Amino acid sequence: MINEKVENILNSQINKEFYSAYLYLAMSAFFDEIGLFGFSNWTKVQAKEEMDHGMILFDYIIERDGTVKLEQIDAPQRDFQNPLQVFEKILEHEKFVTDSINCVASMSEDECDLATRHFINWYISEQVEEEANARDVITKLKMFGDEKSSLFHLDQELAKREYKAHSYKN
Ligand code: OFO
Repeated sequence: MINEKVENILNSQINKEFYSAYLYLAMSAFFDEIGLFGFSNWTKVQAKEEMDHGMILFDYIIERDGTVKLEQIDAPQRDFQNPLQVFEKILEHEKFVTDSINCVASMSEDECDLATRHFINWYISEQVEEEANARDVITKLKMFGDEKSSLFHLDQELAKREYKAHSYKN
């Protein structure tokens, strides 16, 4: 059984993960519109990973005999200007999600829910990776982004990202 405070914060995290999926899909649509299909692929793969993050939390609440309470998902930003602005937004958003995950960790500790504290470690590591991925693309865009041929090569690199289903159990 899971206590109500922890259940609520986990439900709210589900909403943030699905919002993240929405945000990445909006970014993917923007990249499709401007013909950067590799960037579009990268953000679309990320959107699928975000749905996995939401579903892992969903399954975990059920496994702990809790209640999943789905909330309304806000509409994401749609007015993007260029790839650098999008990736800066991604980094800012992922930092926000990292803070939110840290709050789940600290609440589960306060509530002596060691199972959730252990479970959330997977997300803590995932956030380190997500912030690093965004920072990596920002660095490249700042170095070469204004040159069309470099942008073309970066687009080809991002086109290679493949979706692999995420699960905290393997
Ligand atoms: Fe789910 O990690 Fe990004 O938002």
